[in-house]
Amino acid sequence: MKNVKLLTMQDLSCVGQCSLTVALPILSAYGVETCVLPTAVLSNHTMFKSWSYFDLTNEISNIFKEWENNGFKFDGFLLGYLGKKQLMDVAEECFDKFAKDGSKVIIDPVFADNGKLYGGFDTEYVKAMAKLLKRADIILPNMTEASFLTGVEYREVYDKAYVENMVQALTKITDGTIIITGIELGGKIGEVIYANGKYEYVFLEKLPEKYHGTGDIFASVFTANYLSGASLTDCCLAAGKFVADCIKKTDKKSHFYGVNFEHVLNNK
Ligand code: PXL
Repeated sequence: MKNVKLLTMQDLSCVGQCSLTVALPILSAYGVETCVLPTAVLSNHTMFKSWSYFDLTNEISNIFKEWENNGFKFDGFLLGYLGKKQLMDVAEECFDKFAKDGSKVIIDPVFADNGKLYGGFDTEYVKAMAKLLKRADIILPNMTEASFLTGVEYREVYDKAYVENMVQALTKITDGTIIITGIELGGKIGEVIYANGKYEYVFLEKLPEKYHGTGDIFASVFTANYLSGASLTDCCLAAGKFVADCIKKTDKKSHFYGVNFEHVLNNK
């Protein structure tokens, strides 16, 4: 891979195999120079029964000042869990100050799954995220996030017509490429990719277990492949296969809160 310098903006959950603790090792292993903008430090992710949350928004202006002093620019941006509504404006400021010509912005909105908002989020957050998505070249919502963002009713069981209606609703929010992740159709799991007015579907075998943090892993592998010039289809296939391999390496009984992606990364 040619030298690429990516900035990933998301939280640091000290325990839980998600957000920065998966993005950093995965992107680095793929040869991407990965710079980080931590939005918050949490004791652990919010699917545990309790957590602490230290918001880093106030420190970010100091960080930006020094990045400007040092003349840093990034070839790409990957955004995941931000945490607070005010970070949307910070993200826009970040693109304005630190993008180069042609830098790509990939946003996984990360605020909901399985029909529900994650703890600590509300509709104001969703509205602010919808505004931020205008700045994206690629968005990676799951079905729940797509439903909250568009107001299209959430369904657990659906067909291609429902998926494509959801995509059309998302086109009102962003001009970027739309990829809805974790679509379940015909007993398989995959993505719909909507780019240049065309739909494409990528499906893999659906595994019975669902795990936390797999969306963050998907986004990291997707981004690494995208920055190396792979097609959107190949990026989704590589990311989907990586997630499936992680799930196969994880025993839900002894490890409920994330996947053992480390074992997959070792054999890459
Ligand atoms: O995996 C998404 C994620 C990231 N960061 C934090 C989370 C979650 C999902 O719940 O709580 C802090």
